[in-house]
Amino acid sequence: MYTQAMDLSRESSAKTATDAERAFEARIAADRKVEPQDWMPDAYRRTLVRQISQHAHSEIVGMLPEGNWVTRAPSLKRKAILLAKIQDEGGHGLYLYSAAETLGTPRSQMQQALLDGRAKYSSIFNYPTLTWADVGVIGWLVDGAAIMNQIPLCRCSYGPYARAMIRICKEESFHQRQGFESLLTMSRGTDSQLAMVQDAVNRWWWPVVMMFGPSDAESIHSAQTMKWGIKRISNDELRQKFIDATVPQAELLGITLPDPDLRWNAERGHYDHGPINWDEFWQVVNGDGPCNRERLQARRDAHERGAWVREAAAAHARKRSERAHPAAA
Ligand code: BYC
Repeated sequence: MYTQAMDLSRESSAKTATDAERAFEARIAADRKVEPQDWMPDAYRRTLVRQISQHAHSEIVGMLPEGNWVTRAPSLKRKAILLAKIQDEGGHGLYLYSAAETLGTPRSQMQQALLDGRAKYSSIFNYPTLTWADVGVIGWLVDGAAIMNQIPLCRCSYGPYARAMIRICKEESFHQRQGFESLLTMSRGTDSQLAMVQDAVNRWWWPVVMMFGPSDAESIHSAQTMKWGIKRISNDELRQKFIDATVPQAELLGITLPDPDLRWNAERGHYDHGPINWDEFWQVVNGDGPCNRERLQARRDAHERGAWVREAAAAHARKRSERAHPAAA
């Protein structure tokens, strides 16, 4: 459904680049969607492939930390919820690869970049899930941060990405709520359950705060992607919105957030927070976090083990096409 008229856009781009450029700028200025068949600058196309494919990789790698707990969920209800959530993340990865493919880059190329370690995915998935409370915290904090970042992407200037994000955000909000509900149940349970929730929050809080990316001053892409209407709200603004929304939820859970500098600033109308350890962030982004190697190895193994499925699907597609067009065979 996403791949209509891709060749046409490449042809028309060569002929009327100047008119097309003006049409593109006018479209962005009027806040209308850019569609796959429309002319777009190469840099806009490249930026979208980078961001959407990294986002898709994050959804797929993001299945691993939670997948670790499927066989150890404490009840049938929690196991069913966890399975459904992980399947949703897989689905998000697939919509996003489809959206990125409309820009002319084959999925196999994007996936190879992940497997080779050339493409990024979210830093957050390079941390381990040590206890069952970590699963709830991923739902509450990681999906909570993801929603904060992704709601504005529903208004992204590129049509297929914006439309994929609408469905993804609907599902993510369920993920966030199931995480919070699981933690609320635990925090109102025994003292050791509450302690387990506190311990998980202590370990995940700062990596989640880092998820929004470098500070605005250090963000290399923000200025241009905001001009193009891809990104609508800056990294720091989203981080602040997330912290402001999360503090009262932590109070409801009866836990503390591990930041001694976290306090309400009435003048700004926001919570102030302590310094972020950017050395840790870049170390994780650059491949040296607690689980980077393990995550990539798991993806490489899965890719290898799935080779027969891809071969069978290609053979099936070939057979169907030969049956539909016998003369071409
Ligand atoms: N981790 O100029 P900047 C999920 C990179 S999945 C790793 O600010 P930009 C979920 C950045 O890519 C969550 N790398 O970049 C799934 C760039 O490097 P390159 C994923 C990061 O693009 C399962 C460099 O740092 N969400 O929700 O303007 C279960 C400079 O940064 C990170 C998305 O992908 C990071 N945290 O802004 C539960 C949303 N941050 O590419 C949940 C879509 C930055 O030049 N993506 N970098 O090599 C975005 O909104 C933006 O791409 C970002 C970064 C806010 C992530």
